[in-house]
Amino acid sequence: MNETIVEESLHRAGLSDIYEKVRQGKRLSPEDGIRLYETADICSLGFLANLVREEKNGDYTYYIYNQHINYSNVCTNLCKFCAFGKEDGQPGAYCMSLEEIVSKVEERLDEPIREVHIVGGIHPELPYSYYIDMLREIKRVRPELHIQAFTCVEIAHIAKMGGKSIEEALLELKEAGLGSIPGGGAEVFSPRIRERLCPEKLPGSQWLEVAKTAHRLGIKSNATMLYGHIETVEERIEHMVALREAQDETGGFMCFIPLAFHPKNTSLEDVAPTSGIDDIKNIAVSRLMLDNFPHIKAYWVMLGPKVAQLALSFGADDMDGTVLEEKITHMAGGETSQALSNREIEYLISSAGRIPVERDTLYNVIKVIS
Ligand code: V47
Repeated sequence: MNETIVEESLHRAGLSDIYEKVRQGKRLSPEDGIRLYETADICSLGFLANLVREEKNGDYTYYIYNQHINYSNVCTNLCKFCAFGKEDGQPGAYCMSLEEIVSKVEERLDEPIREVHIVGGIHPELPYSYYIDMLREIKRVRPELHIQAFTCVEIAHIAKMGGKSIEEALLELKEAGLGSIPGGGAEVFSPRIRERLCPEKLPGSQWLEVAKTAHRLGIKSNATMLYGHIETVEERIEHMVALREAQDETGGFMCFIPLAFHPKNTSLEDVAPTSGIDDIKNIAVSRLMLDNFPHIKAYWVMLGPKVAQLALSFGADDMDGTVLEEKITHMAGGETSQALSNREIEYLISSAGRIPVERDTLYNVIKVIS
């Protein structure tokens, strides 16, 4: 595009100074982040985010062949935004035995699955050995599978159940087969939000401590932010800045995933679902603010495949994966299908003018689809 036209648009949007910072690779301030959220000029915002996206990842757009297992929805936290968690004994509450978990993995041994993504509720009774044995058993039936399991909130709980420090528990989980940690449970770090929506949940500061401890032990992790409920734009930016600071310390985060809140069947049913513009803004602003995160993921399960595809021009360079049997979004009214085939994901990426790249969990390239 003609340089002058771009500069004129950015000037009209009041974003020339941010453009200059982006061009020079300078870090954006929290105030810059707030202005980016406030702009109505989504094209200028996208232009800026895309500069960073292409600087970091070119046209490469990653996806993974993966499987999700939600081993139990029994949860003592019962966060107001969640339709998945149930009290023990409540109708619909479930907890999979180790045999059931293993058979979920065995059912798909003929597929080229690279990663199993495992998340569950904060179960009041499952012993420490359940989690260790789960990892060992999965590794026994499929040793090459990368296990991305247990959010930082679950890790803190598992450690408590075993009477271990976070560090001890992480080392033992790693020894049993834990490959990396998914980004859930971060929600919004603001104590105001946590007090109102998830008072029982691990505080944001402790979520960050678990993540940093994992990184120091050589375990990589992801980070999320749940947006579109009662949080303010300032609280979103504070959340990103806290992650950026943690990443400066450890460098252990692989990707950031903005998660679009789905209100159905939750205590926040009155909240309107997120708009396409807000979805795109969260992708773009996070790409610009999180200058030390290598990847931004457009999680198609929550965004819907069409918005996720558009996000690839607004900062995102990852579409997660094939997924299958996702429960957290679908219990909250998510209308996307349960899985996409790798062909469907590749089509979404290539028809957005990008290059599909099959990756493993740690972003090693498996196949560039040309
Ligand atoms: O922590 C709960 C969120 C998260 C709702 O690391 C909801 O690659 C929307 O973290 N509407 C779990 N979101 C999922 C998650 C995740 C997903 C995909 C990839 C990765 C990754 C991580 O889902 C929870 C919570 O923040 N959540 N309820 C809801 N009603």
